[in-house]
Amino acid sequence: MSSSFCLTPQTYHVLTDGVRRDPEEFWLKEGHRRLVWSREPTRAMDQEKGWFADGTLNASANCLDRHLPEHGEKTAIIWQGEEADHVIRLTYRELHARVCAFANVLRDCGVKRGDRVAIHLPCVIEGIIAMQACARIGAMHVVLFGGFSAEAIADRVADSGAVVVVTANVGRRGAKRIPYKTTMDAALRLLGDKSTVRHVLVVGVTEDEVPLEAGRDALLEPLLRAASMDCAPEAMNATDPLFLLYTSGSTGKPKGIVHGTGGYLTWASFTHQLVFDHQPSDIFWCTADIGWITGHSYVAYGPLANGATILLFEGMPSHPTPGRWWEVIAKHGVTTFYTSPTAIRALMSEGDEIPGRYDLSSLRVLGSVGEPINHEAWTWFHEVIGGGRCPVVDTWWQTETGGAMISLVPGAVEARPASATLPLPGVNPVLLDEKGQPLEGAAEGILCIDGSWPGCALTIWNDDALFQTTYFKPYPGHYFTGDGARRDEDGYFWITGRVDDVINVSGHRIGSAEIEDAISEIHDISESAAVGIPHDLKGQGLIVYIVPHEGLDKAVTAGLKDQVVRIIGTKVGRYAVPEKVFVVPDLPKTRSGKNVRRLMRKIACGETEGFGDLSTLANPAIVPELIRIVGEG
Ligand code: 6R9
Repeated sequence: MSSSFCLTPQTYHVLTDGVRRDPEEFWLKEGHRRLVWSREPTRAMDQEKGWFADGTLNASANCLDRHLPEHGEKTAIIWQGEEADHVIRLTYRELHARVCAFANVLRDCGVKRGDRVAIHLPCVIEGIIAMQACARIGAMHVVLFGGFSAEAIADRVADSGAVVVVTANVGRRGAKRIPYKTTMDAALRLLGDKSTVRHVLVVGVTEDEVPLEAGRDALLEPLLRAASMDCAPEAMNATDPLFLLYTSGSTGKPKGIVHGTGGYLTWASFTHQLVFDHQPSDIFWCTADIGWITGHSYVAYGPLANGATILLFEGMPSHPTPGRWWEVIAKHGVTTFYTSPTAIRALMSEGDEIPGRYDLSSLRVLGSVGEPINHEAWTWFHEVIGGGRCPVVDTWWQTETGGAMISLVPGAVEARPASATLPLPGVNPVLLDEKGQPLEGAAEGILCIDGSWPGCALTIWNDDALFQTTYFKPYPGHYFTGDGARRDEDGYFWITGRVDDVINVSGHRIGSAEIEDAISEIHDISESAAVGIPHDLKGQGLIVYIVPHEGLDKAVTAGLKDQVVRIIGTKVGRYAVPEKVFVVPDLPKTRSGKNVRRLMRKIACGETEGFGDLSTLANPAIVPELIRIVGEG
């Protein structure tokens, strides 16, 4: 193992041993040493009150102000636009000034501590600035994924009760323009009088003009220019919410996962440092959208808290030419590159010759997140992109965990292809069988986490009862992740995918219930089921079965597939449009009327036998019927 990494197996052992012996002392020390506090916490974990409960701090002061005395002139952000010469660099001092100005604009809009601000932006610097500005004044940001439809945005804005929305006139994708403001207008129209949004701030990404509603909408730029660059950070309690972020679960509507301030930031800083072997000269590029938790922890908070230089890239991996991402790495000397298996597989399919044209020797550490990475993609990433010399950190974690939980630690842990390897210090994963009994040694089972860790979510916005039932009720005494995993005799983990009704398409979490809810609006359909099946590029592909009402005429039935695609596009977003829709006369059900997804999944995969005992079904005759329909395509 190379000795150029911060940690060695021996120093890492001291860490893991320390946290095992005295977690309270370990985390209190980490909290103190990683963050600046306006009131230092005297305890790390309090079962009742949460992490660092008697401490106060500000997340933005931790990401910006503290770096100014010694590193004010260090580059905080390198933003690369789609066009080669479109580059913006901001030092920590400049970023700080912009965040303060933005925070003052928000205050002028009446945003107060505890209020929610929704952010719906393409990959522009203002995304990070807006998040930091919210943190500075103690408002919670709610970043909405760029791919959401107007209805999906409306649901989330309503649930969060956001008072201000930050959006863009348009997003850029080559010559194409993506209508951010128009989509937001449509979302707010859907909310009508019930909307809590008082102001819409519009980032002018291009010169394109968009309609502004008098009294509600304003262009951001003139407000920023007029705003003061002084803005004292609000001292927040460590357990005050920093943000809420929507994610999909197996039941009902998307949930607003709430993260706190002190624990979350400690975890983001700790894991960014360990997992990516952070060194001050690094150029850190995480390709995630800020609308995803990965963009929160490893674009916005972890690297900035650690004083890193981050790269943001507005463009696509292979546009306008294949190899665009590699060109960006070579141009900016990226040292640490963190992306998703879906992207790796897509880039791999273009062949080895393309990355071979670029000088990728600046790379030190490669990372993967969002879905299980297959052996072939892991090996390609390691060999072709990393030249066999860069560790590939496969980081397993979730919106709810706040930061990486199971991951390789460069220099400290021996890699195994396609394995997330070992839990990070302070993380106690367990594997359970279906009855909830812990499995020892080499085993495969349901992945749960015991005990707490600083990055653990606080709750679900507006629904703490749902938080408890979703995560702590399925296997009492354990946090239920929704994932399955295999562990080898040395304790290495391989994540096998979701064991609940969440489908992971290219790293996007999609709840089958979300899809089925959208389809239920089509009157001619009596029932539907969404399942995930393996997909070469996307990890999982979405398949939908629909059951039309009886007696429909042929022409109406024939039009149903298109209607399904359309309604998913409008209610959820284009990213959730299914690969295939099968029109079927019925769904396989148990005698108590539950859909048997396991069967539907197998049949959608093209399996025709080995389904086990079907006699417990209420309608076993439907099975050969489904096989026939799927077989016909
Ligand atoms: C960070 C993030 C969480 C779900 C998670 C799991 C899957 C994430 C993974 C992985 C295998 C990895 N997942 N990382 N599966 N290996 N390295 O992705 O958060 O969007 O909440 O998704 O993603 O299924 O439960 P989120």
